Amino acid sequence: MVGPTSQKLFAKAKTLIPGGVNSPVRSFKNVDGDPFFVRSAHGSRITDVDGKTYIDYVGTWGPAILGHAPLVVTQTIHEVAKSGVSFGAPCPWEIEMAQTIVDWVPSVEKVRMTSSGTEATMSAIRLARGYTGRDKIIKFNGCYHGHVDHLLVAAGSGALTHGEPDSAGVPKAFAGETICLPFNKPEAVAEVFEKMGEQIAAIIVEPYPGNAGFIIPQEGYLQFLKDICAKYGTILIFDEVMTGFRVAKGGVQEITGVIPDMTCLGKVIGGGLPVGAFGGKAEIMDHLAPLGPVYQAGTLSGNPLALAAGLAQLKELDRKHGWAELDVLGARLEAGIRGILKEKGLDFQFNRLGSMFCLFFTENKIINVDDATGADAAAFRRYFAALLEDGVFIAPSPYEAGFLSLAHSTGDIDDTLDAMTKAMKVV
Ligand code: KE4
Repeated sequence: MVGPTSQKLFAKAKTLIPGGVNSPVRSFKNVDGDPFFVRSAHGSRITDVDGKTYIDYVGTWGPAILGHAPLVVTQTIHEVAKSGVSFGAPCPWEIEMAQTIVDWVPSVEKVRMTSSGTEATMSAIRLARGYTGRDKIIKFNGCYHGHVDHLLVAAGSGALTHGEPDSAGVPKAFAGETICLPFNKPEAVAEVFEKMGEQIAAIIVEPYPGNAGFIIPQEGYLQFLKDICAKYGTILIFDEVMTGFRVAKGGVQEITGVIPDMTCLGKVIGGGLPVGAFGGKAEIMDHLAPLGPVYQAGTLSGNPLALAAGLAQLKELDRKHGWAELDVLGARLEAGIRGILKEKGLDFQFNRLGSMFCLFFTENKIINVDDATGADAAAFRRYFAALLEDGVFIAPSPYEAGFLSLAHSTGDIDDTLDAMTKAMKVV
């Protein structure tokens, strides 16, 4: 149960904001609870308005890779803000950020900044459709790419030809051009391409899905997607909004060597401020206005303050060789969790890549979202509540990934493992 001040604030918030939150997952609805309200966040910890502090594994859903309010970012924001916060005209920060993304992300020859991951994926899909002249797209069940109408789609009755809206307000016609397939099932993708490959503008995929827990692609699966797209002239889009700059300097595509045609980015590149980006082959990107026929725009795209904050974060991450350190921290957490499970005789599934991870309350191997939704959600809710009581904040949903930061100490991890040992008693 959260403190009295949070409860009062939540009651007030609900009179002004739908559900009392500006993004649904923050409502704690998935864990039958009420959210705490935050007063401050520093390093690996977040403090609520009642003064309770939590070791934080949500990390504002990915951006806080250095931890919260890292000095290198906050000082940059203070400094840069003195020269203005938004110009509506080109500025040097945009070139520096574009150069960094081009240098670090293997698939990117040119890049366009946006203000959110949703804008990045929406724009990438429109560009793929404009470039290929085709309308159909393929996404995968359990992958989330932001709240774009044609990506809020679930597999419907005509699963292999069209999707069904996955939200009220999405017209059937919008969903109809989206084909939603099971992840890690190459045969399902091959069947669609045999039937209508020349109609498919793009495949958009989270290469390591982080919105259904954290799911590992099976050996060769990503290469299979790349090859079948090349065969049919379809654009392969990696949605690395979460994995980009997090699991490696060049994201999943650096680790696997599977280079998509386009990549969507976000979160880490804003240092906590609103930023997204999409990039890829210059031949494709040059179809964007003002050069080409595909329109895409944004008042705050390339915002100097957000880019300066993001660049400060990326440079610090690189200076510290942060990815190796994050993997060491992740391995410590993983070893501890596996030890707890072993001691309890629980064969739950645990997936991790670097500092992204998920514990699934099921003994079934996790191949895709169907396996994740088969996990014991009630047990997760009890586990979440017990950890929160004990000062550990994990994602308030069993279908989210957890994040470590460079600010997490080995002490934090050991304290977390103690709390997990206690929490497992109520699972
Ligand atoms: P935003 O529009 O929320 O910046 O990004 C959308 C998005 C796109 N692609 C991927 C792979 C994503 O994970 C996201 C957003 N991630 C969620 C967390 N699962 C954001 C949290 C929220 O919706 O409040």
